[in-house]
Amino acid sequence: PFSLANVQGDVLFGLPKQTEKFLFFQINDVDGFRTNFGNVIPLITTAEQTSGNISEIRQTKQRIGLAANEGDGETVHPAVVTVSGVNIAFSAKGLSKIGLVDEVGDPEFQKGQRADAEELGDEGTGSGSSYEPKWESQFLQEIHGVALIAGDSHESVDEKVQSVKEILSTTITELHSITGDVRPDSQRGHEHFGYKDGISQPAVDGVDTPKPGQMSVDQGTALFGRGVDANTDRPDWTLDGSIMVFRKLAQQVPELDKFLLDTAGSQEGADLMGARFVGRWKSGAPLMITPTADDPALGDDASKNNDFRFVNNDQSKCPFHAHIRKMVPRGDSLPDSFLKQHMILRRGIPYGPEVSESEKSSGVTSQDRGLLFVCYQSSIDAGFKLLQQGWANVAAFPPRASPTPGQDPLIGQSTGESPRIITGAFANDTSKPLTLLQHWVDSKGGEYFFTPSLPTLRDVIAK
Ligand code: N7H
Repeated sequence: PFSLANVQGDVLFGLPKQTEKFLFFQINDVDGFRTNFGNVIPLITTAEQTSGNISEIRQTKQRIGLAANEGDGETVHPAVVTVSGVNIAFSAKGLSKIGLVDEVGDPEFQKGQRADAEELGDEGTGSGSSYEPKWESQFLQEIHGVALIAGDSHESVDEKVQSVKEILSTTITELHSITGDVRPDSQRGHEHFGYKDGISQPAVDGVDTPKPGQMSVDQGTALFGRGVDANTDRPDWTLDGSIMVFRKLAQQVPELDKFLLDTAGSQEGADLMGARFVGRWKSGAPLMITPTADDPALGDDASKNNDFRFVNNDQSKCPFHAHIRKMVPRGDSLPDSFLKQHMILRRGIPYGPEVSESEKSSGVTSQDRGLLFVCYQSSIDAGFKLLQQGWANVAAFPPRASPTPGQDPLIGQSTGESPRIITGAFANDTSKPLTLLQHWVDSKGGEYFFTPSLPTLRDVIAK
């Protein structure tokens, strides 16, 4: 039977995270690794624990008077983070190194993200067999696994990191680690462009109760061997596992701000155009409900801020190209039954410092910042890859929208479509095209990982 205690915590509810470290490693000594791994298992946070933590957080929030949606899942008030959590996931090379040579049944996972980089539209040189992505070198190494360690402070996270490293000791080599941090003060829960993130997630059947407007998905969309995925031919040890996509996405924040201001001509116009790029105002308030001005109370209200549908083939309130419309075009020409097969559970966290005064005034990024993008799904091809390659990068998506929307202005990557031309950016003339000569999000690399169930970690991987 299905039990939350069998699923790793980041998959279903998200580890509560003020800060999170991703530790990428190689396995040197398989026997030693499997022997020592048993001692890591008690540190692993399960979905049962994160769900308990979420309800505890809700109660604590009520007690200390925080807004109900502040701190659900992704970005938690420091006062209410009660655990530092550990999760672990393996690449295809890592699984086969351990001896799990039966393929999980996902071709993209099997080949690894490097093999997908060109199709995803990641910047690079050459093409086909001579294509080289412009990735940071750490992602060009062979990565066997990643430990996710989340918590309320760098100190508590580092302590947990030390424990994991001491247990695994010389059986692994740490390749590199990256730290993500929730942004400070009023920007808590907002990504670096300034928009509130983590509002819209699918509710998993039998796990979450949908909030108004929230779409629910079959368990098999997230978990191997459950619901619609139960009929898929996979090794037994994949049950209750999930595929985790990791991407380091750099964001050019002052450049985007400057572009919006130069193009729109006023701060008010820039705010509107930026909101049209996203489909939401910075507060999280959706354009479909409030198309001309931000409404922070609406943005904060979890019972209202996701309760909308797009109007098929109408972009008067929200452009077809808007990031949230590209990613989940609810109410457009594709039926919900189809969209639900292509939903992902997002668990990313921002990285890098706040924009400095000199970056603001020059309009030029000098410090690396962006999003450590993480999402879970049971199929890369139906989840992350379709959303990136098939939807964000494709000018004619959503289908039958007219005029042609253009790529997702934020995450759309050129796959031959250069320069990128979008329509719908100008609220007063939605057919007027806008040419984008630059990108504001760049992929620095990543990998595909498999997040096994607790029973598999305990009975198959540890020995
Ligand atoms: Fe997006 N952003 O600030 O613009 N994203 N995203 N994303 N994204 C969302 O509704 C952002 C990226 C999705 O259900 C919001 O929760 C940034 C990738 C999906 O209505 C904001 C980056 C992919 C949704 C951002 C980035 C997705 C979503 C609104 C990269 C998949 C839910 C908050 C640096 C391939 C849509 C919310 C829905 C929402 C931003 C990346 C997917 C503000 C900055 C790579 C499915």
